[in-house]
Amino acid sequence: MTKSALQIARAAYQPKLPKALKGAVIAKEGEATQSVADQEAIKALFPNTYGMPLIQFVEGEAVEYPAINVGVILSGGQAPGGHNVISGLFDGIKKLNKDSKLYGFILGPGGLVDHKYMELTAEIVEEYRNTGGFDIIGSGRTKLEKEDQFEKGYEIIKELGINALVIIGGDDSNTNACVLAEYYAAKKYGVQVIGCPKTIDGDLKNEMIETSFGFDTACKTYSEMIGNIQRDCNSSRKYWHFIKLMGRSASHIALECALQVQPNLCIVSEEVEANNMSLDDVVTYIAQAVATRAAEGNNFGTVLIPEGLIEFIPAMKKLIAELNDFLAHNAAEFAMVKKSQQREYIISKLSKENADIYASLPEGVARQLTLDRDPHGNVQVSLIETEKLLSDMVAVKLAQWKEEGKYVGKFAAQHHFFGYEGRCAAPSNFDADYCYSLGYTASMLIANGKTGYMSSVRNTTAPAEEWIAGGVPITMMMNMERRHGEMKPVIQKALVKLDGAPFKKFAACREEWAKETCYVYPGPIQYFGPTEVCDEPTKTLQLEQAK
Ligand code: FBP
Repeated sequence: MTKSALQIARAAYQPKLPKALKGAVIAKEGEATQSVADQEAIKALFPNTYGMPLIQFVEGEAVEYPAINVGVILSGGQAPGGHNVISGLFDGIKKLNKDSKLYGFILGPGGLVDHKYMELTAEIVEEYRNTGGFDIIGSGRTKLEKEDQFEKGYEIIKELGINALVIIGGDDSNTNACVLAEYYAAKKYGVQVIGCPKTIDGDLKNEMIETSFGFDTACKTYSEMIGNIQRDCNSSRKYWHFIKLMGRSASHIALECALQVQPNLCIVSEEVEANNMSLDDVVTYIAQAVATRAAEGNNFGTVLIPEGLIEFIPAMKKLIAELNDFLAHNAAEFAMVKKSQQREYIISKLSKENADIYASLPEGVARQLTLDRDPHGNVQVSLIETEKLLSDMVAVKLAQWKEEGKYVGKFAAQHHFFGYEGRCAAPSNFDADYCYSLGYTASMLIANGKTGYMSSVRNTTAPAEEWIAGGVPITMMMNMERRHGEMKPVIQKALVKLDGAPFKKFAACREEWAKETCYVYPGPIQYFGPTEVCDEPTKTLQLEQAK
């Protein structure tokens, strides 16, 4: 395989570990834990894995460990650093005993159920150190949640003599990891299950998990690209760039990028919902900023838009819910309606309130709302081109204001969607070190007989030497939520907190950023050079962890 000069140099990088993990370690147990809410219900559902103590690894005496066999699964969307979790895990179990083995299940949790696996040897792991992507074994979105899947998995676990499974995933995958840990513990199968916090979305975090891996690299990659666009934008001074950013529901990515690049505008979905804003309110807010800048002769700018915005606009949420319901029950009838008459048909079937909103939407978006549905019958909001929807509606509003003499200027828009460009980027030093430490910590949790824990590395705004490695019982992060009509135990998803330091910082600056041109151009991720250039964590982490 041909490799770039950077790939070759980067392969030689030895990720940093917290000081406590460099030699022999012992597990220091803290107090018993409780779930964040619904303690009685969670305790009843997880009798074997509830209430376990927090674990912190500290330097200790060397102990001899027997060889262990470990299975690893990459679950869900890719996030930079996954390969380093695997290399940290591999190095950890080999350090415990050189005869330990690591098996990778192919293409996500489905690989465990379908018995598709490969042994990850030293040669294979070597090829993937410090690289982006999940291609070492692939990833998938099969949900591991049913007993027959657990049993099918156990068959191959037994066959390979696997002692522990490490599931690298987001909030849902880690919830399922915990259910699996509980199941195997209840059955006394002697299989441990450990989770690792992954997702570029940044929405798997709490008191004990400071950040999910991949968020750092993805945000830095997008910020580089936005910075480049801003420089172009400030050079030609003729376009407004509408930039949608991945992140599913939460707006962490958009907010972090805003803090890094200081765009003219950034919409935060959580704020839109809290202020009960309509689509027209969001459009008016943007149009107003365009008009204000135009009055100064600045017919250019940047707007950051979080991927999940549509679902956070209360009125759109109601419209989507009614559409989901209606189409689920009338799919056959709808399929018979001619394409050219579908819009009118839908309008005639919806409640007055939702019909008015639907009628106000541009043709393309209205169509997407009725066509693109996932296997559960839900609209796939990520396919909705929110960046185009907003700019089209802003153009209409500005034209109206022009006629009324309220706006003088030119409005031309460019559109971008940044998501896949960052999900498999080569991990930043932060993610390379953080992921390697998470994987290594997972091996120590296994060595100490733990199950139902998530690997945790804290104090991450300090140099890696001072990071604190340990484990958090997954049940500690859970509460009960309604999912598909049933109350289920799930890890609480972390949305942007409007009283949190990152949002407050943004809110304090945004008026100036909207009016003036305060762009910052972060440039590409650097691996070699001064520490303030190469090792700085995200603004979100720095603001959240500021003491
Ligand atoms: P995870 O939650 O699985 O980490 O996925 C992250 C993500 O990149 C989201 O930001 C995005 O909405 C989604 O995956 C897209 O997934 P897919 O490429 O499978 O459609």
